[in-house]
Amino acid sequence: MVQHMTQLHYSFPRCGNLPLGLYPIVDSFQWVEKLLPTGVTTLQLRIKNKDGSALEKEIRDSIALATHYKTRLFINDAWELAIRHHAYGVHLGQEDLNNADIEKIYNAGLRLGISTHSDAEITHALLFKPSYLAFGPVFPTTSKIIAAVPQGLEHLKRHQQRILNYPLVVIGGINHTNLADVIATNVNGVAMISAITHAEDPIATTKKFLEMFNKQAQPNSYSP
Ligand code: TZP
Ligand code: MG
Repeated sequence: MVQHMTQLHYSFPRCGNLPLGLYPIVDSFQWVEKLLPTGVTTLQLRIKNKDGSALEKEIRDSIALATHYKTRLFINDAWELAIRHHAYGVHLGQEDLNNADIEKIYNAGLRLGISTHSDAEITHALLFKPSYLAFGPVFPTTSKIIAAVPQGLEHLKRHQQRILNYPLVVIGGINHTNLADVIATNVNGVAMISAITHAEDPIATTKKFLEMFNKQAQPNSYSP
């Protein structure tokens, strides 16, 4: 709990002028390989069931391919491997903030995204001056057991007001039934797990969602 108490003398780099947009979260290199050709501009690799050399291989191969496609790949949790293999960024949950060496991630030039589920967690995350904040669950989700109550779109708008001009990625229960409403809130990114990975045709679904984003999203209101 010490590192965030001191005033940071740095802020993490932003993620460029292109909004993060559709932001699929997947759990293997196989998925990364499948989704990159769709033209997705942001991805997260979130592997919970591997460690050691098996985890490193998934991460290394995913970073190499994402770099080839010029896609912004965030590595969930495994910040040391992300640094070692020159990932675009790292994504951490609240509980990870106390264990990860945030300054090392910054010094390696990686971006940082942080998950939040409440006002208090947003306040905490902002102390790290990350590249973006993730916020959720917006709707009920079956992909993760979390204590936080789904926030709904009205709460989301209130949080957006609070962190105006800060890139916000929303997550949790976002699918074809509510994506248009979520995009209309002008968030910077929309993260999804099951709507893509459990879709009958994940590639066609990703392409359809990308098209919705491209048609509907307003120009990025965030200026670096
Ligand atoms: N953090 C908040 S909700 C969530 C995470 C990782 C899971 C989102 O999954 P889905 O399937 O898009 O609801
Ligand atoms: Mg984590």
